[in-house]
Amino acid sequence: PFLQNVLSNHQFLHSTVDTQFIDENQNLFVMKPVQNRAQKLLHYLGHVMVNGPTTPIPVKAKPSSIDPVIPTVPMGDPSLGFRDVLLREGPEGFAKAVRAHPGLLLMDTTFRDAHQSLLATRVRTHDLKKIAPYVSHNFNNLFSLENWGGATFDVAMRFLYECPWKRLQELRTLVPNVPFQMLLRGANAVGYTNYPDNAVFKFCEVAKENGMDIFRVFDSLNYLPNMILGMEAAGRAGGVVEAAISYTGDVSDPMRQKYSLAYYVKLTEELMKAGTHVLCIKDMAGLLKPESSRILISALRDRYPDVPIHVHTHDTAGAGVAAMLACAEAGADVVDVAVDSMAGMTSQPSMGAMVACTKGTKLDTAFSPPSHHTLPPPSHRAFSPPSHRAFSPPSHHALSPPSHRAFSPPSHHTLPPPSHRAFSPPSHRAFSRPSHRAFSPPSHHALLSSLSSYLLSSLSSCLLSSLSSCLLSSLSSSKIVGDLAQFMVQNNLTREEMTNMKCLRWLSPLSPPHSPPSQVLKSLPRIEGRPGATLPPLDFDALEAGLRLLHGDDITEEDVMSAAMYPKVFQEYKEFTGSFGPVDCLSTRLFLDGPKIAEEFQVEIERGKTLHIKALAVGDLNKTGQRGVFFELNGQLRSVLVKDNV
Ligand code: 3PY
Ligand code: ZN
Repeated sequence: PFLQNVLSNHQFLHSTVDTQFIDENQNLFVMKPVQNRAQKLLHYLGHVMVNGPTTPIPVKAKPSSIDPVIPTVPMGDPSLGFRDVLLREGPEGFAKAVRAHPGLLLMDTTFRDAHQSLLATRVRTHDLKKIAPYVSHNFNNLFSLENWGGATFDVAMRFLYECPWKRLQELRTLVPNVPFQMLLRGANAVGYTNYPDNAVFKFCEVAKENGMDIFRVFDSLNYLPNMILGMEAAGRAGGVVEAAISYTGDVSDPMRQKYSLAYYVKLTEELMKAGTHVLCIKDMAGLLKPESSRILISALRDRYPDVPIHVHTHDTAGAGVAAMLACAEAGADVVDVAVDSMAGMTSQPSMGAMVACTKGTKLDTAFSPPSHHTLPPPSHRAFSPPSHRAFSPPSHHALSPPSHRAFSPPSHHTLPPPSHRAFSPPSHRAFSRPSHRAFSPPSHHALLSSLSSYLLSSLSSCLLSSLSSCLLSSLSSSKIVGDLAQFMVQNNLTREEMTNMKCLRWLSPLSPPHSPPSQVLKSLPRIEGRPGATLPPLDFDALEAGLRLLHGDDITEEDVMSAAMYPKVFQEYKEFTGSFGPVDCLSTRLFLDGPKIAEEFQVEIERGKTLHIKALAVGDLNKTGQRGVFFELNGQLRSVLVKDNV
C-alpha cells in the first residue's frame, strides 16, 4: 500500500519532492534475499494453484487434506544406540558388537527402500525431519536406519527439488544415535552410469563426512570388480562396508542350478577376502522362501561364524516375515523391515509383525511400545496397513476398531511417518495384493504372458533400479530390462525366439542370457573389463569452477558431487530453485497441491525466518494466457503472474 501511495503521488512522480534521503540510502531498496525467496515461493504456489502439481507422481496416491499428527518426544537426548558403539569402536568393533548381540536386530527401511518401493521415492525431507526425533528416541536399538542412496539421490533433485545432501545433514543432527545406512550401486555409486573411479571414492568420502555410516554395496549382476571398487571406496572413507550379494533363483530347488548354493558360497568367499565388515543377502525381488532362507543362511553362517549377516527382502509374495524368521533362526543377525503402514507388498515386511513374532523368543528384538501414543488421523485407518496388533490379546480385540485405537495400548508401529499420511492410500494397496507369482521363474512363458500387467506393475522398484546398476553401458539397464520384458510379453515371444531375432539390434547392447554377445552387439563397440577403470579421472576443480560460473559462489563440495553424479538433473534443479525458491520448506500438501483460497499458513524458510502467507484469489485469464494470483505476505498484498498451461 505504501508503494502504491507513493507511485500515485503527483509530486513524487514529477520529482518535485526532496528525494535526497533515498539517493543517499540506496541500499534500502536492494531486495533482501529473504524477500526474494518469498516472492519466488509465491510464484511457485501460484504456479501450482493455476497448473497443478509440478511433480509427476507415478503412483495413484493423492496428497491428503489432513495434516499429519506428529508424535512428541521427551526433552533431552535420545538413549544410546549402535551408532555410539560404531563411533567408539570403529567398523570392526561395531561388527563384533552386532555379532555378540543376543536378539534379532532390525534395519528400518522406511526412510529409503519402503517409499522407493511404494511411493516412487517421493517422501520429502520435510516429512522425514518431522518424524526423525521420534525415530531417534523410540527406535534407538535399530541396527540402522536406511535413509539414503539408491534412487533417493536422483529423485530428491529431479522431482522434489531438494538437495540430497541437506537431507543427510539434517537427519544426522536429528538422529545422532542410530547408524545411517545407504545403498551404493557399486561402481555406479548412486547413479545409472559408470563413473571414473575417483568420483566414486570422493562420493563415499563426502557421504561419510555428512554423516553416513554403513554402505551397502551391490551390483545387480554380482559383477565382482564393480562391487570391490565400491567396497574400497566405502572402506577408505571410514564407513562400515556391507557387501551385498544380489539373490536370484531358488537354492531350495534342485532343478535350478544357475544360481546354486555353490554360486553364493563362492561369491561370499570373494567378498570376505575383499574385507567386508558385514555380509548382506539382498533379495531385491522378494524370492526368498523359508526353506531357501534356511539353506542359504545356515551354509554361510557355518562357513563364516564371525561375520554379521544382514538380509534384505521385499514382501511382494507375502512370505517376507516367514522368510526373515527363517533367516534369523538360521543365524542371520539383522533383517530389513519397514514400519507397518509402509510395509508389505513391494516394500519390506512389517516391523510390527517381526517384533511380535520374535517376542519372548531367543530372537526377541527388544522393541517395546513407547509410553505415549498419538492417534493416527482417520484417513490412516481407512486403508489399514498390516498391523501386529492383530496379535494382541483378545481383551484388546473386544475394543475393536475403529474406536479401540483411541484407547489401545500405545504402539509406535502403527504410527506412520507423517509423510506417508500426506498421501491418501497408496495405489498399490488399491490394485494389488500379495502374490506367490512373485516366486515364478520369469522364463516360464505361459505364465509371463498372463502376467503382463502384473509384471510391469508389481516389480519392486528396488529390483528395477538395482538392475540399472548394471555394468553394460551408460543406458539405464532398468529401462532396458523393462522394455525387454514388455516387448516379449506383448509379442508373445519365447527366449529362443528372442535370441534368434533379426530385430535384436534394437535391444543392443543387452545380451539375453546364453546368447553369444556377438549376435546382439554385432559390430557395436564393447567395453572389456570394468568400465570405470578406463575412464579418465574426474577433474573436480574444473567442475567446481564451471558450476560457480553458472550458479554463483555458494557452490559446495556436496553440490560438486551432485553435479558429478547427475550433471543435467543438478543443472535443472538449480534452475528450478533459482526461479521458485526453497520449495523444500513447504509442507507436502502445499508443495503438491498448493493452498486453498483463503487459507493462511506459515513457511519457515530458515531458522527464525517465518513467512506468513494467505492465498487470496486466482484471477481471470488475461489476453496473454496468464492469470494473476494474489496473496497476502506478512500482511502485505502481493501478486504473481502465472502462465496458464491449459
Ligand atoms: C536401487 O538400486 O535403488 C535399489 O533399490 C536396488 O535394489
Ligand atoms: Zn530393496
